[in-house]
Amino acid sequence: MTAPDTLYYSHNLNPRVAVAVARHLRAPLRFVRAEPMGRDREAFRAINPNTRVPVLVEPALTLWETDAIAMRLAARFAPDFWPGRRREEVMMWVSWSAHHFTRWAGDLYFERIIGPRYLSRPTDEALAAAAQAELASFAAVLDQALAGRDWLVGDAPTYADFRVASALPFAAEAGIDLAPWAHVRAWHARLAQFEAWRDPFAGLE
Ligand SMILES: N[C@@H](CCC(=O)N[C@@H](CS)C(=O)NCC(=O)O)C(=O)O
Repeated sequence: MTAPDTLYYSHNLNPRVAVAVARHLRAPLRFVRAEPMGRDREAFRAINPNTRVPVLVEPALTLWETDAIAMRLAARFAPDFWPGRRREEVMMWVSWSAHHFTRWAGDLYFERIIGPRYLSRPTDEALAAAAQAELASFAAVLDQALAGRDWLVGDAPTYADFRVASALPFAAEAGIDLAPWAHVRAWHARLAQFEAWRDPFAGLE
């Protein structure tokens, strides 16, 4: 019997998405919690020179970057999760998430959670306020896109939904204010009906 492929993860924002995808797609992986910037740093360089998670290790392929891992898992286990006939639309949202929505939501996540918790650094409130203001303009775009539809691409959840929602499980703690955007809140509540999104680490370390 061959060893299962391995997904290295932590509970932080990007690896959370990768684990949620893997479990949503019921990918038969071995999940290994890692501290690539902490105790595992030197050993981890051989797996990912960036010393970050997530990383997917297969016998003939090692992938870092959440989006590449999601693309790989979808291709192997659930092609409709990144549907070929609409792959550009999914990619549009993946890119938009990185450069706009999660760009600013991620700043709030970093300022309010990572800085205070791991770097002994208080929140830079001016930076957080600027991030919330930037986020607001893109949240309005997302809210409009979700008016009258359940999911971002087609009529079923795809990786576009998982990626754009990356920071939202941390919204309360990160002070990400979604109050003005009812469609965004309803969409994230729909996503949270999936146990893999709501609680990706259930039963894992
Ligand atoms: N662009 C990368 C970002 C990876 C990244 O920054 N990972 C962070 C967590 S969000 C990390 O490994 N931090 C150390 C840790 O979680 O222990 C991706 O999407 O995979």
